[in-house]
Amino acid sequence: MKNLGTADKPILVGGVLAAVAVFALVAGVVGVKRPRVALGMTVVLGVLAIVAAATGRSLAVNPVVRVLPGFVTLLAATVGMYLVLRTRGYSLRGRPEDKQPAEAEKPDGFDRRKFLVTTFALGAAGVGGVVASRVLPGGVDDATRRAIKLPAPASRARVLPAGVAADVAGVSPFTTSNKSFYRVDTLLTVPKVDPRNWELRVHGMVDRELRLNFADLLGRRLVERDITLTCVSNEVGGPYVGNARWIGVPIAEILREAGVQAGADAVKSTSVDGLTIGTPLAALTDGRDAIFAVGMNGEPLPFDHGFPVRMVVPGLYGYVSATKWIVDFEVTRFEDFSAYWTDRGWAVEAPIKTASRIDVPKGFARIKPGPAVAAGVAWAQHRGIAKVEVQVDDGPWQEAKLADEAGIDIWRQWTFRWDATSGNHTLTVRATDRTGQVQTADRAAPRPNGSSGLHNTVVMVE
Ligand SMILES: Nc1nc2c(c(=O)[nH]1)N[C@H]1C(S)=C(S)[C@@H](COP(=O)(O)O)O[C@H]1N2
Ligand SMILES: [Mo]
Repeated sequence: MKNLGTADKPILVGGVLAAVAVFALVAGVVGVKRPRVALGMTVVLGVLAIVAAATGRSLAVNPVVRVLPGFVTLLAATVGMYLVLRTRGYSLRGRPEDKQPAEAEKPDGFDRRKFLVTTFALGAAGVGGVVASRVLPGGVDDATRRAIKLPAPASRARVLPAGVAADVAGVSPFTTSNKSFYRVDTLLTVPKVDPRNWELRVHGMVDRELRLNFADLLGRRLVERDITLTCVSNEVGGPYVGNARWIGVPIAEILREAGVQAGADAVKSTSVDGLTIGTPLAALTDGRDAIFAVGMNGEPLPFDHGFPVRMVVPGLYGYVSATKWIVDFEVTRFEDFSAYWTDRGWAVEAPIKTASRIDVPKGFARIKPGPAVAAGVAWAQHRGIAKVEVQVDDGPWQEAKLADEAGIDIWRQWTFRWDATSGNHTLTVRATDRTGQVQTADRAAPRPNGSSGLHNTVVMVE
């Protein structure tokens, strides 16, 4: 996936469905005269689906279970098609059979009841196939996931200051709910790994190889932290950023136990579907809250966000740090491997760039002249936000009011009050991080290492 976006999935699925529909239509039309060709086309399509399921990286389950829905659907479709053709009086020889005496009075020997029943059965088989393909890869269902009781963390998240949220309607909630948390990954169907079968292998340049199961992990010292995640493919002003309260095991403690050998500078982590991510070893051992996360906002990780275990590393874009559905953790050297996205033109090292976004007003909002308010969020994970400024049209940069700081790994909200005069105005925002770095106005595309440039919004005052 080149774009690491989310809109590509509906487009891909829609495209595939459209192609299949056209294929089916052609098979149907051809089938009137040449049923064998139609049957052949059905079989070819079914086999393609099975091959795709068998070779696809999307389902993290045993290959037999993976191809089962394809087989069932293929069988049902082929048999169903054959039956439909027979009810219409066709045989595999391609010509209507001789009319049966009992049907002599009906045109074409058409048996409506039989036809409807068969068509219905066929439709049901198709729906069954789709449902099976959604459920079977499951391993576990959502009730099982929810029922997991996470132990209380030994180290709680810092109590949030009272004023972390800008008190303006329309600003992103300080904590992003699991439901509205952005999702970016390469999968159409997310794995539903059974935690009872889950294991994390810690190996490579270590003194002691470790194998940790889910119970082992929950039995360790758990920490709870608010950490803001960002995707490298987020455009300036874009939505791929979210802040959650995570519970997990400090990665540094696991590494200490395994004993990292001299010369290692990276970790190559692999998800259950075989995707690889490379992370600088330093970011996992320098004291920041890098964790193997098991909880998100008070519940076990949602399937979409990496259940049962994922990495979360403050300060690095997700594609170099936030491995979901992780199963393998190899201490190594950057020169000895390459990872999924770096093979596709994205940078090997990718700290999150200082950024800010205007949430309110929305673009092209109409507001009344007079006192007006703008508000939004700014982030510079692991450096912290020191200042946010807003510019009205080409005016001077004016300081926005910062909400209370929850921590340097967490985004920060801001509010800006101004006097709106009639006409269209452009509001532009920029942040300064705690290292003194001012957010650059130089525009850069997300690839290779994150977008840059300033977010602006046009308001219509009338
Ligand atoms: N296994 C796996 N982990 C992954 C990805 C993926 O495609 N597969 N995408 C990464 C990217 S690019 C980001 S930004 C974060 C997004 O995490 P979220 O979907 O929970 O927001 O997950 C990261 N971890
Ligand atoms: Mo990402």
